[in-house]
Amino acid sequence: MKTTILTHADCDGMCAGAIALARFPDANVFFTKPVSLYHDLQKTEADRIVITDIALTKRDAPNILKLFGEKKGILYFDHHIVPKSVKKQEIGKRVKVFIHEKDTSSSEMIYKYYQKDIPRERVWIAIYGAIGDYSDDTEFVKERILNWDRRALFFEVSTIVLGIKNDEFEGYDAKRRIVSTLAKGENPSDVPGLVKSAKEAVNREFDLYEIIKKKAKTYGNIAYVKDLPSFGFRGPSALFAATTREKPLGLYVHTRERYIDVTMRTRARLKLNEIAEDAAEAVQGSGGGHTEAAGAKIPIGSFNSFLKNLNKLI
Ligand SMILES: [Mn+2]
Repeated sequence: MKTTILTHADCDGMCAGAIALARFPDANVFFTKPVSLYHDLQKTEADRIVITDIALTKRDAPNILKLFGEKKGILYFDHHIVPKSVKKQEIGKRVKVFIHEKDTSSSEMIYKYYQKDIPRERVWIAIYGAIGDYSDDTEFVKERILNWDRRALFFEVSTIVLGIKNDEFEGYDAKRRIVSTLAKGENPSDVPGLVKSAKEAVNREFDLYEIIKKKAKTYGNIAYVKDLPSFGFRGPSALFAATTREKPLGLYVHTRERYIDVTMRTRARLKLNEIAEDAAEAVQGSGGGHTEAAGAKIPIGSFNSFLKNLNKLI
């Protein structure tokens, strides 16, 4: 029986994929993202298709649902917001397994689903994925973490999260190597070069902090930095803006050819995904994400009104 795993290329996605691979060691692992899921799923020929950590987009959801109905053997684990235009039961009806929990990492969900079929120690991977996605505040993770030396677990999760920020581990082949290493029961620090790569990334992060300390601007309760060459560090850039200016909300703003990309972080437990969605939709953009890490895409020229909206919402 041929199995294919389609997952996200971030820490949670790689960990969820590794847990799937621990369960189905002969599977092929491919990385995808919400905007490419429809295309990639069309191309996938397998008896069993495990999809982890990939959101459905409003645009593609109808087509993907149709594909779900046509393909047999889809198992779908995700925690992103389901578009309002899609009923969760409609997804469930078309796939073999659909697990969707809010505020729980994909890694935790798939680990819970397969835990009886894989070695107990693979729970480490679930914990790495959860911490990597800021979703370690669940009963499951809090309880499991007590079984291990949490400092060692944090070292390993930092190794993935930071290590993949370097060019050396940006490609899908390198990420596949990380996934297969984890699936075998080894740790991120066992992947040749990953610890060194994480160290380089952490150096750049501290350098970035110094730059943001000089450059962050403020508007009301918001601090922001615009168009710094910090690609790959958008999250920390947003957070450092808030930290250096002592504001609850920080933004990293990246102007692209056709739209503006905004990354949002909070140091005050704001519900960022809701705020991002509301403020972006008011300027004909789109926004969302997680409570502690969110983002928005807004039209060129709408940044000032977006800022005003955001400031009102918080
Ligand atoms: Mn995730």
